[in-house]
Amino acid sequence: MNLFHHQLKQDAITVETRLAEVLSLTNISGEICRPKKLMMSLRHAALNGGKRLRPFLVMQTGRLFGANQSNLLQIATALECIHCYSLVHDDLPAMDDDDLRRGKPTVHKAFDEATAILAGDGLLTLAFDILSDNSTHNNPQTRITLISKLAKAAGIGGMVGGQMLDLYPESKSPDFSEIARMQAMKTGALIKFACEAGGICGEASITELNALSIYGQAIGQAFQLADDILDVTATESQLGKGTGKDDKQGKQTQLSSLGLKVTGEMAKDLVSQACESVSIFGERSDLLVQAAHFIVSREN
Ligand code: GRG
Repeated sequence: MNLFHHQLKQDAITVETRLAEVLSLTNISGEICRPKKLMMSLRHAALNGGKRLRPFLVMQTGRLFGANQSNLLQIATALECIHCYSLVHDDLPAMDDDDLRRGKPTVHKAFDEATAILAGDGLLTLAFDILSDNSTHNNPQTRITLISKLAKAAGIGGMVGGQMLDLYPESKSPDFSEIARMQAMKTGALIKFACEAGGICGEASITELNALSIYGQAIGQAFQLADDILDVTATESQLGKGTGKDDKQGKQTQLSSLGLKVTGEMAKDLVSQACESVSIFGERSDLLVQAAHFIVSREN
């Protein structure tokens, strides 16, 4: 196992532990009660699964600046809550209608649709509760910046807007740049936030934050291209979810415009751009460079 895979695994364990704490069955101060079925569905959605790539990106970009580890963990946990909520809602019959996620029944299959909607809502709101907590950063202005940036990345002009454009494109036959913009919103915005958040937490300079933004944008796009490729090349057991869905639904993707070969080449170019951007950090960026390569070579 190389250093990147080791760190990815370590960070996944740490974030999983924190997720289990924030999703405890007993209510915390300020709450009235935590309904058992809701908590079981939230834990089904958020525990025991996933690569935890976004949490790793928060932790690793923060490490570049010696940011406080428990602050980074709070941000990573909040972000993973948002990511898990998006998967639960995306799997619903009204959206992608999937039975399998991370190799397990989707939340609406394991529970029911109303519970899955509420589980997503619960994870979404919990994320902002976590970010606003004093333990996330001792500077209130930094907490507000993180809240505002995550709201924009996850919300109307980010992931939610991207999902809307994916379900209901504004033109009959979206061209390459419209698809790329939709995917930058739907998938890219959260990945970019993950890379910027570590820098914000570690009080990086404008130049350093800019380098992280470019890195985040490039790997976000490469991630989506790799996802398109896996959708046509991987097996269901490899991915832990259904495959070939884009084609079955007649959905336009960057891959359907470019073809498999050019999509692969474009993904590699984006990885080079990402690595170039973080080269200002010298050897400290080694794990981010390895992460960028992993994003396009991953098998699930
Ligand atoms: C419902 C508001 C709303 C948004 C849904 C994230 C999303 C938007 C849809 C998921 C559909 C999908 C498969 C998108 C491709 C990119 C993506 C987010 C893949 C899943 O992320 P991974 O591979 O998953 O990081 P794990 O399970 O490893 O966490």
